[in-house]
Amino acid sequence: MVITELVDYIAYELFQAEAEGKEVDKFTELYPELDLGLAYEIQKRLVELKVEKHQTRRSGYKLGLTSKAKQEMMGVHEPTYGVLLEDMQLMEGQEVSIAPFIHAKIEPEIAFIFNKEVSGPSINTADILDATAYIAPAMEVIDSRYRNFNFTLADVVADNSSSSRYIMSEKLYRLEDIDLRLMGMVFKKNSQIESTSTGAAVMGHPARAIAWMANELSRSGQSIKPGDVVLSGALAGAVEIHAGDHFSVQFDGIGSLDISFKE
Ligand code: OOG
Ligand code: MG
Repeated sequence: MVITELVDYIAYELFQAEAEGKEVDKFTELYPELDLGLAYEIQKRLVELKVEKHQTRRSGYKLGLTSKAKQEMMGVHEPTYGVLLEDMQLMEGQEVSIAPFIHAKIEPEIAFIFNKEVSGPSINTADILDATAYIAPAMEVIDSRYRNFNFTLADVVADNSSSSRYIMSEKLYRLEDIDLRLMGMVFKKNSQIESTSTGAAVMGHPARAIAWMANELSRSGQSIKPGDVVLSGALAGAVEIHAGDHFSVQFDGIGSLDISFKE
C-alpha cells in the first residue's frame, strides 16, 4: 500500500471502530512503517473525517501521557497530543450514557482556556501562562479504539490520543496567584479516593506540557488559537467507567467537578 492510501485506510478504520463501538488491533504490528510522523498524519485525517461526518469543529487540544503514572501504565516514554472537537464536550449535571463507548476510562485533568494565539517553535512555560485566560477543573473520558487499550506510541497518536469526551467546570478561574505545580488534587470514584496528586505530576508543570505541544504543533504549521481549550494531561492514572459510577475531581483553589454515568 502506498503511504497516502495507508493514511486514509487507517484513519477510516479508526473512525469506523469508534462509530461502531468495536475494537481494532494495533496497526504497528501489520505496518512497521507506521512511525510517529505518519501517525500524526493519520490523526489529522481522522479528525478531518470526524469534522465532516459529525458536522463539528475543533475546540482545542489535549495532551496525553504527560505524567509518569500514565507513561508507566501505557509503557511509553513520551507525551502525545490530540485534537478536541466541540461534540466531545460533556456538560455539567448531565448523566452520561456509556452505551457509545468501547471500554472507556476517566482521568483528572486541568483545562486551560486561551485568549491569545500561541505559535511555536520557541514557546516556554511563561508564554503559556501569559496566553492563558482561565483554568478549570476537568476530566477526560478516554476510549482507545484498540483491543484491550493495547498500543504503541504511534498507534495511540493515530487514534487521536484515545480522546473520546471531556468535561470542564462552568466556573472558570484566573491563574493569578496559583502555583500550578503545588496545586493539590483529589480524584474520587463513588465517594472513595482513587488518587491524589499535584500539578507537578504533569511534566513538572502543566504549562510546560502545553509549551511542548505548542512547539510540536508548529512543525506542521499549527498553533493554539484564542478561545481554544487545552487539557494538559492526566494528573493520575485513568479509571475504568461502569454504569452507575460517579466521579469527582477536587483541586486546591479552583473548586471541583462531578460526573455520573448510566447504562
Ligand atoms: C492515551 C491518552 C492519555 C492523558 O491525559 O494522559 C491521556 C491513553 O492512555 O489511552 O489522555
Ligand atoms: Mg487525558
